[in-house]
Amino acid sequence: MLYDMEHVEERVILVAVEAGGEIPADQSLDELAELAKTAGAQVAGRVIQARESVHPGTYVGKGKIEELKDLIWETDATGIICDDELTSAQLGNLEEALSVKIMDRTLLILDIFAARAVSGEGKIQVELAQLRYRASRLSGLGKSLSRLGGGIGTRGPGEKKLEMDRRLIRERISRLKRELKDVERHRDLIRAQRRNSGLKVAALVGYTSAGKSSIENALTDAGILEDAMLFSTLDTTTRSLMLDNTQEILITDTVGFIRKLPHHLVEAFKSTLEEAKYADIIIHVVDASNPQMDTQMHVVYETLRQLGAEGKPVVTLFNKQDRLEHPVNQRDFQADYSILTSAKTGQGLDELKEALLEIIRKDQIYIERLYDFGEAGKIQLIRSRGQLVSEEYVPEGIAVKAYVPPEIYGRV
Ligand SMILES: Nc1nc2c(ncn2[C@@H]2O[C@H](COP(=O)(O)OP(=O)(O)OP(=O)(O)O)[C@@H](O)[C@H]2O)c(=O)[nH]1
Ligand SMILES: [Mg+2]
Repeated sequence: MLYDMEHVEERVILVAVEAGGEIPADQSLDELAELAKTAGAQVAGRVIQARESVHPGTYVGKGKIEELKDLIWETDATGIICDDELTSAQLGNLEEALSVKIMDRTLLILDIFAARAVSGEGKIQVELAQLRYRASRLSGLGKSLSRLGGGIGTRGPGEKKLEMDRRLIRERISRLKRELKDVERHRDLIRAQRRNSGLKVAALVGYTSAGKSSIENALTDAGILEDAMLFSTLDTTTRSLMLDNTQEILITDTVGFIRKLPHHLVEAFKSTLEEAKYADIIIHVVDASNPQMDTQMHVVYETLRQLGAEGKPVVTLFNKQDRLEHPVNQRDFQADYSILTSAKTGQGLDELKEALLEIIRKDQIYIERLYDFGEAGKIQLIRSRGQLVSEEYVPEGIAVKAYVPPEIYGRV
């Protein structure tokens, strides 16, 4: 059966447990509300319970469930979204108690990813993550997902309806895993080619909606979709950029990070997320106009650690400066460079190029040499693999000042 996804109007109540975590539940729900909006749902209310930890059976305690029931009745809500990933038991119990659709943060994020997946690779990764999430929750999910016959949680990549049968899910998962292996092999090949070209790669990383795609577009006219919605980019786009007259670099834009990124997604998207791990330089894009900036930066560094992408030179961009009423001199003490930028006005982009040049030069060797006129081939090599600072024809030959990478030093 096919459903018209656009016309399923979901009105949801957001639910969180305030257990003294890294950020207040209220702020976490602000973000959950953004996610709900992105997934096409309307937020009808919020409920926060302060308790030491999440209730193992029902996420919130008995009293809160009664409160939720009333609120659902008053607002005519069609579902609730809990701010943490629910277990199969919690899902089933809440469904039993509340008789509306029960969703969680993970389901929501998976759903948004499903709607955004364009490339073959993205679709495989999202479907794999979705099926793994479902496979472990079939008993709890069953009723909830059939209740509305569509909407959040029923979307597959390319608006395909997901199969619910356990055996089919298992078969599909192993098939998708095989397909993903092929994709990963292909990606490895491309990375190897890149390495051989000798060009350095800088990966744009950052919290979702920080402006990664906008920065890449402003630098390279890449024409990537920029959108106020969360997770507008799922696929990686790599473009080359001339940092000055001679030095070229590759810039890669990729999927954004978020708090509590579902682990099924991290696993499925490993090869995409790992762009950061294989990059030579990290460009960390921060939305400097966001009140949650500090938490977001922390999440980004945590995610980089999980991906094994630490220990690289980092350039942090405090982006969206044009939105700040009172600009302050922001600094990221974990980064090698901090730059105030705006993808909108172009502020700081020259400074960014300068910083990238400096980083690349750090591992290069500076040479000043006089070549015979017959050695033009060597100068050509410097031009393509290093940075030719100056080249001057003098009576004795060609005087060259240049930075060269260690690999070609011996040859020139
Ligand atoms: N005012 C202003 N808006 C910006 C700036 N940079 C990005 N934006 C806006 O912020 C929103 C998100 O930008 P994107 O470039 O899509 O952000 P992203 O980091 O690629 O986001 P995801 O791909 O969703 O992770 C868009 O609406 C952009 O127009 C900036 O410097 N100033
Ligand atoms: Mg993007």
